[in-house]
Amino acid sequence: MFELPSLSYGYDSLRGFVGEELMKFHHDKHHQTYVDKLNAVVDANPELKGRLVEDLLVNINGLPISAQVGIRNHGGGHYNHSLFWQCLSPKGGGQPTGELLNLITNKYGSFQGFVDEFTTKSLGVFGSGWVWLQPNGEIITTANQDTPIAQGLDAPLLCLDVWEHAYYLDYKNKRDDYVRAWWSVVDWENAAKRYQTFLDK
Ligand code: MN3
Repeated sequence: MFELPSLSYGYDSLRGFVGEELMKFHHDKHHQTYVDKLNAVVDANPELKGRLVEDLLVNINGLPISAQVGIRNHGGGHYNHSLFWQCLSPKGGGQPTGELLNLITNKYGSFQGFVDEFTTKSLGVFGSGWVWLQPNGEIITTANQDTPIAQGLDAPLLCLDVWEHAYYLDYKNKRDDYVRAWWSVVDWENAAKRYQTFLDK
């Protein structure tokens, strides 16, 4: 059975970004619901038992038709949020270094150029969705709980949740303030590890 991953930091430790109540709702309620519904899909399709969520998403077109929408929405919700928590850290912020900084500056001219482009894409998502930094340096967006790996793309380095449930409690309709605050908690060390995994494969 899939389980809600615990956070490596406190609910109240990202206050420059979002407060304790929002973090608790987002992790304990929203993410838990994706886990519960994902488990219900697997219960109804026992041949899927024991497979990793990444494996289910990468091979989604080969799954039973009856499972595909549930895996896309709830498997995606579980995968996306699991990665999102790892993109945040109370010690985050600043800039990446090394190969990851090179990737970004080669593509966007400067770190600030990247921030500006990522922010523009975040504000451009209509309705609910996600923004991603891919290992080729591209910034892409997905709708709902769609995820790059289910679209045949590489595993992302970084993601930002731009569903209203991710910010409404603290920011109301001001997605731009939420995105601006996010940069102060981005865990670049974890993103660099994911980039190294990509370069090593
Ligand atoms: Mn969310």
